[in-house]
Amino acid sequence: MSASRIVLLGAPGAGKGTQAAQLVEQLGIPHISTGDMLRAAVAAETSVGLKAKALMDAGQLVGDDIVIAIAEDRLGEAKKGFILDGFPRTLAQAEALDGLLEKLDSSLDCCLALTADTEAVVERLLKRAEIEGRADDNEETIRERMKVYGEQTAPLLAYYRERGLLVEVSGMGTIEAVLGRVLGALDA
Ligand code: B4P
Repeated sequence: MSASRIVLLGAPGAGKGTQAAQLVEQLGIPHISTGDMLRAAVAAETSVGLKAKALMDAGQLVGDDIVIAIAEDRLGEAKKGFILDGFPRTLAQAEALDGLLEKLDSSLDCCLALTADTEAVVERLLKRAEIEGRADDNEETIRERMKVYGEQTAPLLAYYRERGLLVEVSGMGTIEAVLGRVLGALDA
């Protein structure tokens, strides 16, 4: 049986959001992106959005408590499975996710990690900046996000490897080529 409770891990620009959008079509399960939810909160100027904006614009992570609460809301509704994109991003979030799933009598099938070359992803994000104009897609902030990824998120690779859940896939090449590798790795 193919995986349906999936965490997508990867550096900024590795292709998490891009591949998640494709997987949602292929697997028919919801896409839960904490980045998208936070951007929506910023746009709507909610209290969460007001707290998150400055941190996101600076390339820093939003506080664990805030992100865990927004992920919890959505996970409770995802009975058939989910693609978690951008969550967890810290060890505290990974531990909280395990606890949330246990409460729901559920567990992860796999953590799919997209690997990518740093300079190539900086190029991708600068290209997106020209198209979408996201506030955190300028070179200084992109480099800060890469640093934060290395310090706070990369340790999750070992966390999931130790639990036998880690599957690493190269995020380099075309979107279609990456999707082919991802589907192969998920046995979908
Ligand atoms: P995210 O929205 O998760 O942003 P991201 O890491 O840049 O990845 P994204 O999914 O958007 O981009 P992708 O790699 O698909 O987070 C933004 C911010 O929100 C964080 O910095 C943080 O402040 C906050 N946040 C989110 N979750 C949080 C959490 N759990 N805890 C705390 N804070 C949190 O794609 C990038 C670009 O590459 C796109 O333009 C795409 O078209 C292109 N691309 C993708 N694949 C390609 C390929 N194969 N070839 C060429 N281009 C490709």
